[in-house]
Amino acid sequence: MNYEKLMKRAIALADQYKYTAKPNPVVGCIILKDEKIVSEGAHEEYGSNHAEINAIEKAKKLQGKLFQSFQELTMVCTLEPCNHFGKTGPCSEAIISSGIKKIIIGAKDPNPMVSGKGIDNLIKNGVNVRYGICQELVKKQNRTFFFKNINKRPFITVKIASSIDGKSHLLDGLRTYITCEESRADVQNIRALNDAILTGGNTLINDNPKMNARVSFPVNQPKKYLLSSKTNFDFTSEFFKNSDYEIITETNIKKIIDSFKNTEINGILVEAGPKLVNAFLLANLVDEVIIYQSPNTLGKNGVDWFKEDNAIEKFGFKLESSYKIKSDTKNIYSKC
Ligand code: AOF
Ligand code: ZN
Repeated sequence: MNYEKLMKRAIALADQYKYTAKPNPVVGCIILKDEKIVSEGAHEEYGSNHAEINAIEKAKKLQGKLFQSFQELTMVCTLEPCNHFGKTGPCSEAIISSGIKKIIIGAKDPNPMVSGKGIDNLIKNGVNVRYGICQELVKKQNRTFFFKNINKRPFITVKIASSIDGKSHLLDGLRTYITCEESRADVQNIRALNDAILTGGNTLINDNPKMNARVSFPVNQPKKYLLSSKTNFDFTSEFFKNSDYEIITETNIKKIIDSFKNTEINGILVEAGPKLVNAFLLANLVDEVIIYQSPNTLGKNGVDWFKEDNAIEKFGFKLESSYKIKSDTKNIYSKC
């Protein structure tokens, strides 16, 4: 049996729900009778049925037609079935009571509430368990979920729009669009993938940004965080509309990020000016940097993103990918 091929199919199925399952992981599940697919399921929406439950429910409707007993069936699931009562009941129990006797799992769940416990429960109840199939792909697909559970802090992406001469904005503080419309549309997708957007008071005052994900598909909107010791903002600004926001008056960045430890925020996008971006980099709290670079110059009236040349490399990043968006270049840097 080619379980790798089936696992890749389950991974692709899970991926369809990456904007609506978050901050939960995406999970895909396939139920087989011999080599034939009986049913498929995914975790489609945060708070709703887990993938295994959706696949089992569909299979139940086909009992007597495609198969006689659940004991004849094999389950292929991208993530270890849970063993806890969260917003839904434990999947391991649902699998055991369905009668399924064999399960192929991609990766172990890194969530300490679940990790290993689902597998143990299945084995204890006589289910034949195999795991580790395509686990790197499952981890990659749920990058921020794995990162947060392992490192006890969210995965932090910094997004920068820069002129070719390395400037962020003009000294007069007025809003300047540096990059093209297509680059700005691309940013919306990155916002949609994150659980939180974090910005600073100066960006709020200068740019009046909305900071929500304006995309044409359903998405769990990221929560918005404003880092500022001031609290007397113009609350009619765009930032305070559209979705959930919070003002953080704490100034120690390490403490701020530490406060996310027990939240469900796995991925944070920092969209701020040079001061806050450099503070995050200096605190060694950035995992990925995305730079949209336009061919335009801002000249001597522009404010530099960084004090030094090759600052991103000096902060310990390497170029991961680079491609054109119309006249701009999008460079993605990851930690060396
Ligand atoms: C599974 N199958 O499809 C998913 C799992 O709050 P709940 O009840 O939705 O539980 C969320 C946790 O369950 C999540 O943090 C992760 O550990 C696991 N996700 N487990 O068996 C699924 N999405
Ligand atoms: Zn579950």
